[in-house]
Order: sequence, then structure tokens, then C-alpha cells
Amino acid sequence: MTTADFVVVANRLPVDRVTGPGGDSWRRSPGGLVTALEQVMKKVDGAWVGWPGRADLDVEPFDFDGTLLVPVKLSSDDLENYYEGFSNDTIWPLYHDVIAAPRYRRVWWDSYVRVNRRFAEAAAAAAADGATVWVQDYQLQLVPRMLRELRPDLTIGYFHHIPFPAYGLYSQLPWRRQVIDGLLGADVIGFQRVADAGNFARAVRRIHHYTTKASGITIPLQDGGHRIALAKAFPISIDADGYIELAERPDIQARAAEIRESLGNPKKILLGVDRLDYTKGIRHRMKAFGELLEDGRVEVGDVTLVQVASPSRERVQAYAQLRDEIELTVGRINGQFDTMTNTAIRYLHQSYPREEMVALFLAADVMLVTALRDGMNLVAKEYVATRLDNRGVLVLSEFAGAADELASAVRINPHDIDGMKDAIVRAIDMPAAEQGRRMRALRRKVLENDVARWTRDNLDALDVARQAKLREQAS
Ligand code: GDG
Repeated sequence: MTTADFVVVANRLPVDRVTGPGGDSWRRSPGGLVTALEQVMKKVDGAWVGWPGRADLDVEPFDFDGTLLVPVKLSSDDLENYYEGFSNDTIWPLYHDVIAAPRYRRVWWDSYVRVNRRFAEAAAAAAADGATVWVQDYQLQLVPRMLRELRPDLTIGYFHHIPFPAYGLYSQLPWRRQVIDGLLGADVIGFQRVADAGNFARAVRRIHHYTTKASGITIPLQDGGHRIALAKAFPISIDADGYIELAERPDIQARAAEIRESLGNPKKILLGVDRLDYTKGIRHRMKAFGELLEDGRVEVGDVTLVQVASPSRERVQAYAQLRDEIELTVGRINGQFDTMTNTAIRYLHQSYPREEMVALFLAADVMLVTALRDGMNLVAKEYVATRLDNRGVLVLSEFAGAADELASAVRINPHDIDGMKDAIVRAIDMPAAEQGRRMRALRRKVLENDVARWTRDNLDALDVARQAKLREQAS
């Protein structure tokens, strides 16, 4: 097989299998990581290892737009145990501070180990001598160590897209030592927030008593020597220029006006955009909005909340249950407050093309990001990037990673319903001058720290690690 000098390993390949009249073909998938890495992959001799998106699909590596795509086959059992089970029903709730109860099942763990090994072996086969491999996210935490054992010549990076919890919670994990060891196989371990990197370093100290200093973790080796792994924050971002281009398009601006019109031209539109996930605080947001209507502080006709809740992980029980709860709440609020002409909440359990999302951002006066825990939250940054007129208000949870950079948002604690109600009213009533001051500061941050910068910072850190490795080999 052809090998590559730069290999990305992620749960999903950057393409979707589509069935058309002429048979099956591959189409680039719209994900954030794909956009982030597009430029890099074009420049280097790159490969991408991942699941092709359909159970049991067995395909040979193939070239797509100059990148070697290496499919990892997953059976429906693997998907149930490794993906829906261990990744999304154990790690996801545990790492989001146990908002939902994590389930610890040994068969899920066994499958997670097996599937991680399969990814590591595929990456080892795709990587050229001395290559750099960049592993993505919580589904693949064991891959760095497995890969280091298979291929000590490689420089290995890992990026963690979700929070890393405090040790008091992390220590619940029956396999806490194995997961830490898996991650420590990387030379560079990237996190969203400084606090996540700190929690990780503390877990390493508690479990192994290794020395950690600034971002460096000293890992003793069997031969009596040691190596240093870097655990550091690299806050992820968006392709800000891409969003600005969309926001400048006359057809998308016209669509934004049309959306306002079709909602009955309320004075203010509030917007929420989330995967339907219990981490996003959708229920808390609705509770606050419902109470504002009840208290008479907000009137239907003046204010409408548009909530896009895109379908997600529907086969995991906690998600099915959350959907029922949200839909019951929306039904109750709308039943009580809707009029023949206006609705309180326009709820959309659907996915939309990016153009439509941007039109919604342009139509919205207030963006509500009320996550109970979130690695970063790209929606907050996307809203800010599209506000070309420097108007609009971002209400942002302190528990989203984005809060570290976006200090000029109206910050909230989503658990404090009264505080969130006051913040929403403040956002609705905010004078244009204050909106402008805040939005300009927010836009500066997002435009400076875009996704190109994120990729560059990560790759620079990997390059430093690679140079150190080469020097060591030479000495
Ligand atoms: C994880 C972490 C971290 C949503 N609905 C539609 C749609 N979206 C897009 C948004 C945004 C993306 O999906 C969601 O990204 P988030 O960051 O908000 O949240 P997660 O999916 O939970 O992502 C998170 C992220 O990884 C990156 O590291 O920030 O903390 O949890 O881009 O716009 N896009 C379209 N139609 C939809 O209906 N086109």
C-alpha cells in the first residue's frame, strides 16, 4: 500500500457514501474537521484513516481529491458497543461532568479496545517512515499508545474535542489507567481549554505520580530514560472567512429577511442551534423562555425563539428520552402562548444546509448558547463571524469552552434560571451602541483565532516534537 508522511485518524472519514442513479459514489462531508484540514491535506502527501459511515462496508483504500482515504470496517456490533456504547454512553456523559449517568459495561470496553486496535493498525500501515500521525477525539483515546508500540518512529498527536473532567469524576472510570496510558502515547495532547489540559495533567499525577511542569509531562521509559509529552490547550475555531463570504451573499441575506417575514416579523428573534444533546442545555433554555412568557416579561408576537435541534445519536436511549422531554415542553409552551398568527417557539428537529444556517444567524437578534458543558461550541463563533453589521447579542454559557475567548458575550450560568431570564431580557433590550461594542470585540477574537490558526499551532507543536525526536535519534 502507498504510505503518507501525514496521517489523520478520526472516527469518520471525511466523505459520505451516497447512492445515486448511477450507483454509489463518495461526497465530501460537511464537517468542521474536514474544512479545518482541507488546506493542509492539499499541501502534504496525506492520508486519512476512518470509518466510511456504513456498517459492514468493506472497501479498499482509495484516492479522493489527492488524499489517500483508508476505510476501517465496523460491524453493526462494533457500532453498538464501541460507538453508541462506550464512546457515546460512557465517555461522552462522564467527560461532560455526568450530566447524564455514564454506563460502565465491560462488553463495551472490550469492543472499544478491539476497534481502537483496528484503527491503530490501519494508521501504522498507512504511515511512511518517520511520518506524523494526528489522532482525533474521544472515540480513539487508546490509539496513540497502540500506535507508538507498533511504530516507535512516528510522531503522534492527539486532539480532544470534548472536555476532560476533574479527577473526582474521571476516577469513576473502571479503565481510568488504561485510557490515561492510551493518551500518553502521544507526543502532543491537545485540549480545548487550559482547564481541560490541567485536569488531564492532574489525572496523570494522581494515577502515575509523573512530574508535570508547565505543559510538559515527564514519562519514564523502561530503559531508565524518559520522554516528554506536551499537554496543552489549542482552542478550535471556524473557517471565519468562509462564513463571512456566505453572510455577504445577497441570496442568503434575502433568505434571512424571508425567514423574519415568515415568522410574522417579530421585533426580536432568539435563536438556538444545537445537535439534540443533553449537554447543550436546551431544556434549561426553554424553561427560562417559558417562564419569561408566563411572567409577561416577553410577549408572543414581539419575540420568537427559533430552535434548530438537529437529530443526533437517536439509538442511544438518553437521546431518545431527551427528545421526548423537549418536545413535550415545546408543545406545552406553544399550546399555552401561540396565537393564530404567531408562535412562541419554532422548533425544528431537522438538519439544514450551511447556507440556511447562515440565513438563520443573520435573521437572529439574540443567539442563545446555554450549554451545561461543551468542549468549545462552534455555533457561538459562527454566529459572531456572520454578524457583518456588528449587531446582535451572543448569550453564552460559562460552561462552553468558547467562553474563555469570548469574554464580551453576555455570560450566563445555565443552571441559574433566574439569572438566565435576566440575561435574555437584557439581550433583547440591549441598545445598539452596546451591541456594537461587544460584537466588534467578539468578531476581532474569532477572526484572529480562526481554524487555520488552530491547525497551524497544532502542526507547529508536532513539528517541534518531531525535530526533538530526530535529534535524539541522531545522538
Ligand atoms: C464537538 C464538541 C466542539 C448543527 N446543526 C446543523 C449544523 N450544525 C453545525 C454547527 C456547528 C457544528 O454542527 C456543531 O459544532 P459544535 O461545536 O456546536 O458542537 P458538537 O457537535 O457537539 O461538536 C464541541 C466541536 O466538537 C469541535 O471541536 O466545539 O464542543 O462537542 O458547526 O453549525 N450544520 C448544518 N446543518 C445543521 O442542521 N449545516
